[in-house]
Amino acid sequence: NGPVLALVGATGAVGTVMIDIINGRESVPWGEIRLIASARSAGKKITVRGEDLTVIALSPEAFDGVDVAMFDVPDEVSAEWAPIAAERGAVAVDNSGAFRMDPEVPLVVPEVNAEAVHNRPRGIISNPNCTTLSMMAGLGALHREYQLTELVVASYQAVSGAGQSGVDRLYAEIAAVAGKAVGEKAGDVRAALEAAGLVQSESPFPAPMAFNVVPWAGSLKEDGWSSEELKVRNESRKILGIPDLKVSATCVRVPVVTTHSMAVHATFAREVTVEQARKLLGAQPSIVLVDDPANGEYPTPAEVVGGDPTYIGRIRQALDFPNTLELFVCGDNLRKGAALNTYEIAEVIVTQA
Ligand code: 2RA
Repeated sequence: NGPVLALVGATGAVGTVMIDIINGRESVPWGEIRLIASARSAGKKITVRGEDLTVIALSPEAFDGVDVAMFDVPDEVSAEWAPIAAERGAVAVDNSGAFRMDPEVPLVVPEVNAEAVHNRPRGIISNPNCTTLSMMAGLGALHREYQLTELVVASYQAVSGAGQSGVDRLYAEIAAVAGKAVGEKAGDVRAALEAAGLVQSESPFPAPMAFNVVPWAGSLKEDGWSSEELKVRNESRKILGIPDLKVSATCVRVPVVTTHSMAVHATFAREVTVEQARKLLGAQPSIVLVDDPANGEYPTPAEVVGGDPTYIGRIRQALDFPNTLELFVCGDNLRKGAALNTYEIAEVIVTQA
């Protein structure tokens, strides 16, 4: 009576949002939902669609009878356990970075390339990184009509992208500087944090987040690029199916709790007007256009957080670049950027089988 869905990492930050999403769906196609986590969290009770479920410990047997297993766990846990789930007969939908660029693993955003879920030789499907994901619904729709050729992006990434420790750190830093006249002299924010016992080396971020922006997310790769910037490039190419797409990204962390924003400069092979882009984007079910600057209306993380759609505004024709649009995109990095897209892939697997 209905396929079996497993959620691995049920008690983590994204797992918790996932349960919220499952609880919020009008209906679900699942006959059983199984919650899986590390041995430490096993035995915990979580209410899912009115039923108290007990979290079970991760083990090979936990996947017996499972049709789709969603993984919201660190890369190394996915790398080990997604293939085990697949061996046991489940389709693994993985939200980590472990398999995204594996040519035998599709990287899926249902609005853009849902059909790719059916071509999964390893029994694994990857969910993109939240930064890439935030702009894919919009760019995918524009690409279908106007053929994207170049993409230049600057991100404004929320601290929850770095996990709960990132959120805890921002709250602690803001509490430490609240009401203080800092941010006026070089080094005074850092000094105020240190005076409050917030040591920089213990932060998940390389510089203060309070009253600051930090041009860094992820790990250091060749020639000064960050892993996050390379993910934007590689994943955009793979999802959109444009292997030679020209992409350049600068990823920046900002003092926002949740919701990534992106300033996107997108060039197309065909001419596209602002009006055409507005019409096309406004017609997409998962996009909300907020684009009326004369009335102060544009997407901001504070208004967008907690929502499922991607919000797009500030659509402009680039003055000095032909066939090029400028857009500002906001997307909740924990919902569409992580849990929601993973869940949507899981539903596509069983409903479009
Ligand atoms: C970040 N995109 O925001 C990452 C999380 N996967 O740090």
